[in-house]
Amino acid sequence: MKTAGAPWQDWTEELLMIEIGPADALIIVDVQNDFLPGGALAVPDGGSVIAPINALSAGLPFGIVVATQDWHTPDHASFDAQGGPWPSHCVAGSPGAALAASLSQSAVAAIIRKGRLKGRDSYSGFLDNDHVSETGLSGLLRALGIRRVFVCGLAYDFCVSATALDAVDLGFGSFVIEDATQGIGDDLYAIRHRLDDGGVIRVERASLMAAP
Ligand code: VGL
Ligand code: ZN
Repeated sequence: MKTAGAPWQDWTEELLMIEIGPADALIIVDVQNDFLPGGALAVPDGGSVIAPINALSAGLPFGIVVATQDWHTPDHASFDAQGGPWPSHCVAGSPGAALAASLSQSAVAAIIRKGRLKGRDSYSGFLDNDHVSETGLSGLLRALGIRRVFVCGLAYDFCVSATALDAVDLGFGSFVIEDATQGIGDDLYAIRHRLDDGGVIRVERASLMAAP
């Protein structure tokens, strides 16, 4: 028994510890040049996620590390020229669609490309926004025996939260690593509310540790 500190501090630390092992997946969402400073749809301070994500993928024994890429046609329906909400971004094969050069891919075993069809967008790494068409990610994770997913990357309020919420619906334990993601908008309160409501658990990197 520890003698220093208030008793509740010890409880809190223990409750927050999560052991990462072979049934856990790290999902790195859309860490692509167009979402980084200077990119076509830059997320404010988006580059700050890269070092924490590199530390996570190198330091913890995830069963699999997956990266997603937004991967649009040049005339994609989500672009403002087509009446959509976004400037042109992440056009398939373009430099803006490439994963950030400083993102370590050493541990990345699979890349899932989403939003590939002109008429249909996909914020989530699992399902298109029509919530019918699958990307194949859930099948991949199930085939590997994955039971929990830990989601990080860009952007917190769109593709990261959509991925984490779909993971709950698909039967995975779902976590967002809050200090390894950044949002486009500044209403962090609203995102957290949606995630909490949807059964996603918000954690910080410090709560994650290697299973013994
Ligand atoms: C994203 C808007 C449009 C994202 C993708 O990765 O969060 N946001 N396409
Ligand atoms: Zn997009």
